[in-house]
Amino acid sequence: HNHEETLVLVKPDGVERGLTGQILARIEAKGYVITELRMLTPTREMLVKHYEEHEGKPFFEPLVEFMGSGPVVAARVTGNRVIEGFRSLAGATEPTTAAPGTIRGDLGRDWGEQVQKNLVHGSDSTLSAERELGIWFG
Ligand code: DAT
Ligand code: MG
Repeated sequence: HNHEETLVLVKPDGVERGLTGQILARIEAKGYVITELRMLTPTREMLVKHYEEHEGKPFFEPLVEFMGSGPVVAARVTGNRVIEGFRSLAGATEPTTAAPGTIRGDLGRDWGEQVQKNLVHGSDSTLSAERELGIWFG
């Protein structure tokens, strides 16, 4: 797990609320290193690939639509066990139940049904990290 890489996305709600700096600062404070960074409004094609594991689920369309609604910040982040470590920093999927001290727990809002607005994405395995980094950084 040494020198692992993960993909972190600051989602459109995080960028719009001006939380990019705080989110990246938490990553750096933990000792992880940002080795690539870009801001872009992703295409639908990228998002369908990125979220292919969720295709067919009821939240898939709202998720893809939301993620393409504005600029996101994509980061390649490296460090020991960074995949698990960033998931831990991000907190549980739903901001309401995400623990205080986590990104979603401290900064995330409860937007009702719009669970997709939870500030960040982080890869969940080495395999998805490699796949997702290819989509966002080529
Ligand atoms: P995570 O982002 O914590 O890895 P996930 O991969 O299960 O969560 O889902 C991807 C995104 O889809 C998630 O960040 C928010 C949205 N989502 C997940 N479950 C949902 C649900 N039950 N209803 C609405 N949106 C959901
Ligand atoms: Mg996921």
